[in-house]
Amino acid sequence: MNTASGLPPGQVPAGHRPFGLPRFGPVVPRPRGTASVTVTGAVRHPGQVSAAELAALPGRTDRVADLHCVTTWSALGLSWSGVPFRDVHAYLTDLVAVRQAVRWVTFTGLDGFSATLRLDDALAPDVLLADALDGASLGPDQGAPLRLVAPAHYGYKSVKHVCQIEYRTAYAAGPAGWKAHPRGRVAHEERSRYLPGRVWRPLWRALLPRSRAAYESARARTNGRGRP
Ligand SMILES: Nc1nc2c(c(=O)[nH]1)N[C@H]1C(S)=C(S)[C@@H](COP(=O)(O)O)O[C@H]1N2
Ligand SMILES: [Mo]
Repeated sequence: MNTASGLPPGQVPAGHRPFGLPRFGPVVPRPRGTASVTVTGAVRHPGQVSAAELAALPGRTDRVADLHCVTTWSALGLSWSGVPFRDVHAYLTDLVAVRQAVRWVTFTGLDGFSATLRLDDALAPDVLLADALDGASLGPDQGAPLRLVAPAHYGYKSVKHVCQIEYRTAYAAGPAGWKAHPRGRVAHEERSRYLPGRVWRPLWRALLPRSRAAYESARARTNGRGRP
């Protein structure tokens, strides 16, 4: 941690949310009807569960956490509510019979974005499958109906609009490609698969206004109604 600011290395506080990869800016998924999550991959019985069923599992909790985007901005003190992923996983382990060899888990959002976390990282007690922020149900901009909250990892691991959980035996890079790190731990500055994080810091910092503008103009152009 950067002791002066209380922020992890290379991060600056920012108020401008939501803000993710420009490629996914044009789409704001608005789930209709009963939202469900497909559970698939290295499991014996792939299936679907409703988002409501997952959100009602025992273990429900509130957590205050910071969100650290790899492009160096951080949103501080977000109050999430949801079910720890470890409790969701315990439930799914029986339901779909997750195979012993599973080491990674991929979360996919309704906009097509996805990220893979190491299973033991996803099972840390601070990782939530959240359905509320600041005491209100998640809205379309915040990742409705369910979003992952993995506070020890860069924001690209905190997948919004979760509609699929895929158990895997090997890492899958996903849409962020080499720009994402397989683990993405903020404390270790694992910003990217290649080169140490402190090398990326000034590059992302310099690109920040441009990537933010690209995201916002993509969103304004489609009013969030674009196709994934
Ligand atoms: N489905 C989906 N989840 C996503 C993204 C996205 O584009 N689509 N962007 C990721 C990135 S890079 C960041 S930093 C955070 C941003 O979260 P916010 O939009 O709540 O600020 O969401 C992450 N989860
Ligand atoms: Mo990000």
